[in-house]
Amino acid sequence: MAEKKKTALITGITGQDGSYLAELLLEKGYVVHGIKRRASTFNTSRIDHLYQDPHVSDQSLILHYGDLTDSTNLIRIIQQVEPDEIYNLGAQSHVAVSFEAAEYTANCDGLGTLRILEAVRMLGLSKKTRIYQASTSELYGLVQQIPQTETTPFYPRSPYAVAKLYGYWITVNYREAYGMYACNGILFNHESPRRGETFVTRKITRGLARIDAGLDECLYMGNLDSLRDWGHARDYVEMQWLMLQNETPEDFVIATGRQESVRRFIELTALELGWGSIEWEGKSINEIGRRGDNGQVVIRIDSRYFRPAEVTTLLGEASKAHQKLGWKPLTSLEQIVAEMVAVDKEEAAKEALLSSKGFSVMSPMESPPSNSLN
Ligand code: NDP
Ligand code: GDR
Repeated sequence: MAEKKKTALITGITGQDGSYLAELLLEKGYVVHGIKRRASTFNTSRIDHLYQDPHVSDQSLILHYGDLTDSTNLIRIIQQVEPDEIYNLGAQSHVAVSFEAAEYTANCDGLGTLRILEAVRMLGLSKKTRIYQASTSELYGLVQQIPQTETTPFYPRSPYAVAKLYGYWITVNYREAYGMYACNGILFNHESPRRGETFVTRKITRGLARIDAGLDECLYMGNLDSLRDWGHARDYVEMQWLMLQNETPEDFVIATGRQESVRRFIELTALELGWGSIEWEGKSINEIGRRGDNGQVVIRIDSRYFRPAEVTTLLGEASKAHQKLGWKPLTSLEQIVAEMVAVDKEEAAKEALLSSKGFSVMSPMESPPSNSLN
């Protein structure tokens, strides 16, 4: 008799990580259920290539409308699906936005985690369902130790990080109190061509590619000296899966161990675009960055992109993941930049070609100018 397929439920399936994880689990033969939010426009572009007509039998990707702020909806979906694994990736994930929508962020990112854990417990699935919680390096905030490991103390610096701190501890608490298989991946920043356009790396690759294509003139940025440990989302979702295949539920740091500044990320993007270096002039809010090849001012600073409290430096140490689960990041930062620039160049070239022929196929909603973004 054929072995029964494993079933996974992904919250946040329409996001960057959700889309890579869905691909990985489908490749591994899972039946994948995903929760998507109702929106007034289509919001499934990252998973449209995985779409299956609901009229075919043996569907392996099934989407449900839902929201992490809605307990009854989550209980109903989990009751119906009885998943072997839940990946709780859904979140209001933008740190700067969390200062403006603090209560919503707490509800979705903090209490949303509790709602998932409690639904599994109430439905009597504690022994069956394994839960992955998307925790974050933002928990370290004002860092107490370099590099950061699973034992480094937390000091969150934003409503987002404080909400995720609750998510982290309630996951640990349900594991200890009820013996549930629930664990935290403490993931450092990870990027890809599917990264949301308002996060710094994608804002840079997209913004500079648009300047290269003549669509925009200059990109406005915030803190260029911020230091991050950037990996590739595709490498990191592999680890999310591995964590749920472990014998015991444990928390793991996932990082590359390499740290670069936002400024350096801009320089790497400029190199990839064939501009040579970026020449920096001036200081602080008056600083500008010029293209090395033709002197055009392509970077300016705008105070609106600074945060009320900043996380200035993050550097992870993922040796536990390496030793216990054999995980290592495969993609270098230069490869990540190259992959992102290639996709953003192609998008910008398409838009430039259409506009040169008098067409305006992309609406401002589909392709807003880079400086309208956080
Ligand atoms: P994205 O912002 O790309 O995706 C977030 C997902 O959550 C989207 O599918 C979004 O739906 C969904 N979502 C937002 N609000 C709700 C809600 N109220 N109910 C249900 N779903 C909701 O994030 P990433 O894919 O980059 O990150 C995945 C997770 O990992 C997040 O929890 C994030 O906080 C965390 N994380 C991310 C890191 C990174 O560097 N990428 C690092 C560490 C942690 P919609 O498409 O409709 O907006
Ligand atoms: P982060 O990612 O806050 O680390 O959270 P983001 O890319 O938004 O910022 C990284 C650093 O860049 C600085 N920065 C700017 N950021 C944005 N977005 N826009 C700008 O114009 C800009 N200029 C400078 C920021 O100040 C910051 O220091 C991400 C999210 O994916 C979280 O969900 C996740 O938990 C963490 O990574 C790990």
